[in-house]
Amino acid sequence: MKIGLFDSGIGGLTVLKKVIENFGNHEYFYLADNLNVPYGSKPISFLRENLKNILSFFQTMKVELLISACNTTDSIVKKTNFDTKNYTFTYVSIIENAVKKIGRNDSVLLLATENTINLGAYKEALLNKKIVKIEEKACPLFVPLIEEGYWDGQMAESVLRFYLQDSKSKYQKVILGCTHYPILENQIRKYTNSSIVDPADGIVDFLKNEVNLDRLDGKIKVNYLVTGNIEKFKFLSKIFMKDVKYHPIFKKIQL
Ligand code: DGN
Repeated sequence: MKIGLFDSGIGGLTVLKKVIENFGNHEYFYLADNLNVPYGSKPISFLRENLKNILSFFQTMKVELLISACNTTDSIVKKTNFDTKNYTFTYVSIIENAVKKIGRNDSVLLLATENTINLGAYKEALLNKKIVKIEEKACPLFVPLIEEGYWDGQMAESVLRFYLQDSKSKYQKVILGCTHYPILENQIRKYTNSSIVDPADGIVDFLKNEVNLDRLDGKIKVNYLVTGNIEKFKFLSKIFMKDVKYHPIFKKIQL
């Protein structure tokens, strides 16, 4: 199947990696809109227009499935009446599938971008499931830190401590509600004894159970389409995807 994924940068690789691990050799197109990173604090009106361009782009590419590997834009879809039904692909929502991983009696800490938290799509989805013990925390320094390659060391340590020092033992589940955050998952674990929800697992469940996507053998190819700094994206994606056996192709594009 021809599958598209998109994010503001390398965050969506946390979704792509799990999709590849589970489903193998499909035809993947990953759009890294790092010209516009970070999405977390940009005006919604700008991001909404930009999202229209992204979706039109994937329509032209004739993908059959489009996976939102970005919680911020999925929040915009959910909260600004953005109609994804006008397109020929099936749009896969990350928030809907993440929330399926939360049980009825769970207490939840949501870590996400400022825009995701302010838009409230996660909170609404959780409240619809009658989950009431919800705390939300925006961690705006995580994305620049990750996009600059500071995934460990002193810099990462002090930012993690700044946001997470009070989170221990208060919640059953911590949702990593920004696809960049699982890159720091091991360090985040040090600050919590809650179980961690990576929305990518919800996407994998959806593809297995609702789309009935098969696992295909053979050499995996990923077309990376990058709007901004392609060298930086190449460098960081190689580090993050180092254990994945696949053939990456990098191309600079303009939306
Ligand atoms: N990785 C994206 C998300 O899941 O919200 C966007 C992060 C960003 O650009 N701030």
